[in-house]
Amino acid sequence: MWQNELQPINFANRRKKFLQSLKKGVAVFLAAEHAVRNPDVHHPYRQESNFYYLTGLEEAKSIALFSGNQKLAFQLFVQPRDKDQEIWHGKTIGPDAAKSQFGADAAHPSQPESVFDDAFIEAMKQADRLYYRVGQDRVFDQRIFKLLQRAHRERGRTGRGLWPICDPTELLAEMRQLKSKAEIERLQNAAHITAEAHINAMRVAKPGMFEYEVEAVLYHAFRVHGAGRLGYPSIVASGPNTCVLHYTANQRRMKDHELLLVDAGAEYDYYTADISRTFPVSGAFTEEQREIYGAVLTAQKAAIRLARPGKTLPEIHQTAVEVMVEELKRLKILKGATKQILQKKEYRSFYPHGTSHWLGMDVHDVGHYYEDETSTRHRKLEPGMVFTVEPGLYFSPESNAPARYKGIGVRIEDDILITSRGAEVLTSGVPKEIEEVESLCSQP
Ligand SMILES: [Mn+2]
Repeated sequence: MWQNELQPINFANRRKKFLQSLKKGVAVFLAAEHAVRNPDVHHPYRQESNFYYLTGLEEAKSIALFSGNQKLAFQLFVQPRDKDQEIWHGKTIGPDAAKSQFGADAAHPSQPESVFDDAFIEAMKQADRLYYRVGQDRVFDQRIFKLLQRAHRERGRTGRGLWPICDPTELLAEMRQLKSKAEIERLQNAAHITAEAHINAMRVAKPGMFEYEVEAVLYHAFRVHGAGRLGYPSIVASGPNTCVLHYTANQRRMKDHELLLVDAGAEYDYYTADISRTFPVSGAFTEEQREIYGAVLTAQKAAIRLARPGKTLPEIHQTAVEVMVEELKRLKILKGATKQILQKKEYRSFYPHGTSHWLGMDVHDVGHYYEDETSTRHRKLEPGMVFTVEPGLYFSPESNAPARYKGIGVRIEDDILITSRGAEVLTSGVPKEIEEVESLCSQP
């Protein structure tokens, strides 16, 4: 179940594939910068996902330059070693080790700027296009635009125009969408750790506790199992907060007979889980809570049953919606013909979000949702794709729901891996059947 010995990530193989897809293009990736929290203090550093995916290097102020058409296919530009700075922040990699440890064909200091600039010009002279994500770093954008003008001048009279600039996300999304064995191991570890954290949360939550106490229990389980970070801020929402989709304040004190909705995921070696569970803090669902929870659970299980190669995410969403509409009609929360409810999306006031998103290095991972640029044909599921199934129903106190359901919000979310045989629920370690949940919650 739990993997301690993970297959190493084969960064060289990723680069080989990426370079093939680049063809005659050049690609530039910038490392994530340190985000300032307040004077002299930074937020914890996390490398930008695409940069990490291709290099494995976790250092700010680095640049990766890829060229599909020249011998120096992969060049790294990293901060020069600085002994004074290293006293405070520890060792940096430096150009020498960047070449030997990270497999670069050449590695250079990132300062002075002319070192990168000259290498970039040289690469562009043999390129038919540039892959670079415009708009993320205005200062670097200006530098790239100037360099393109210079490269164009230095190329001499060719009659050709400036190079087209394309978004490298397009190429990487395709690669990142289909997970390798090593990636699935990391996702599975993230899922196991997160499952244990959710079980602990169910065991400890009780009336009178604050939401942040449960948040701390989740975080403890993540960290003791070596998860480096949260995949996203944990949602620990009690009572009426269960109806706030992205509630992260986690400050409220839980009361008797309320629900607690926990949506939290550990990030393990750059891969994140994304689990939601909703449970009764007093140990047993009230009748109304049980009705809504049952409706969401039935929908979620029906949606997961559909997951297999060849199906699409909208088909999975549609199944979840149709089951929930029938349940809402049975509970007399929605009235009228099913066809009209579906056509007019009358369920939207209680189910305002989608059922699935891709999952991987980013919680809302890259990956194509459509097979073509015109967004008409939906992408069919293939082995190696990972995504969430997370229907929910929310009856906020301000909604037009029947009074007895007001303040009830339920979401149940699992992470699904498509395999050649069908689908595997990576997060099955955390119970969701009503009896199982209640028995976990009622334990002292
Ligand atoms: Mn999610």
